[in-house]
Amino acid sequence: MVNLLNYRGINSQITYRFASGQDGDGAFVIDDSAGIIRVAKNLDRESVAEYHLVAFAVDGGEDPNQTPVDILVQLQDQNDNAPVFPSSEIHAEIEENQSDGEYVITIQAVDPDEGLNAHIIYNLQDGDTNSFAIDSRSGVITTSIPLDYEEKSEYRVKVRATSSPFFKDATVVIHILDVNDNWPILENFDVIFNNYQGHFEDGVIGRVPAYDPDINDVLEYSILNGNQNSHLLVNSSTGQIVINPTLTISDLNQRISFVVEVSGKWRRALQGSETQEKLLESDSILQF
Ligand SMILES: [Ca+2]
Ligand SMILES: [Ca+2]
Ligand SMILES: [Ca+2]
Ligand SMILES: [Ca+2]
Repeated sequence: MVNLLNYRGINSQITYRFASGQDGDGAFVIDDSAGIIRVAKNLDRESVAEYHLVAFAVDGGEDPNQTPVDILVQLQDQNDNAPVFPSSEIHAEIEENQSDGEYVITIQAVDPDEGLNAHIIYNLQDGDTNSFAIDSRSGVITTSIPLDYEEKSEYRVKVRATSSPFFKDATVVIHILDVNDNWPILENFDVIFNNYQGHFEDGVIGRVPAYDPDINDVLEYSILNGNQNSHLLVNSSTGQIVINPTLTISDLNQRISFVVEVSGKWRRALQGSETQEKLLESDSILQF
């Protein structure tokens, strides 16, 4: 409320009014006789922080004189806004096997208020709260334990930003990135097969039973030793086994021992050319 009585002269005929269009877009009204300015509607500092008004004091003479006065109305902030996240779902990535306390992401909400009314406190409200921690002031999220991609590849925590009594929640989805930390897994095996009506099967007769828990890894297969007469051929990329098409009837009923080498070759550029190898022993019998 602003009182323009100081502009009242000895002439009791003085009236007050806003200059045309200078009433803050209808936000204020002025009492024409008392000069008291009042708020005419709800004001929101976050929408309009200050108003520049112009009012006149007009005397009652035949040729009225009017004196303009500039009025600056500044709105004081009240804490009437919750913090705002840029998105209700935020995504982050971190490689597996990082030690605890490793940086993941900085969460930043914005509070439309000002000063203390815009101070934000962060906390982990829900979700995988045992695996991550958040700094209540900075919003920095760190790991609490080493994370294993093969055990769990995606975590979710609900982060709460509080400007008491207001708060807002957002979900942070943390994707664990796979690194090459597993050997290929394989078992010894037997390949027993028969020929068909005097000739050897010319299709795939089996596959080396190996896989790698690192889903992004790619295995390569080769026969390291044994299989002296090259009775069997192993496809280097699929591990599929076929009989050498050059075999003759004299090669029947032989026991063939061989060792297959299975290499996990990591193909992500960041991992360089690190290779893991495993050996696999097998017995095979060519027979009718
Ligand atoms: Ca406010
Ligand atoms: Ca606030
Ligand atoms: Ca792992
Ligand atoms: Ca892995």
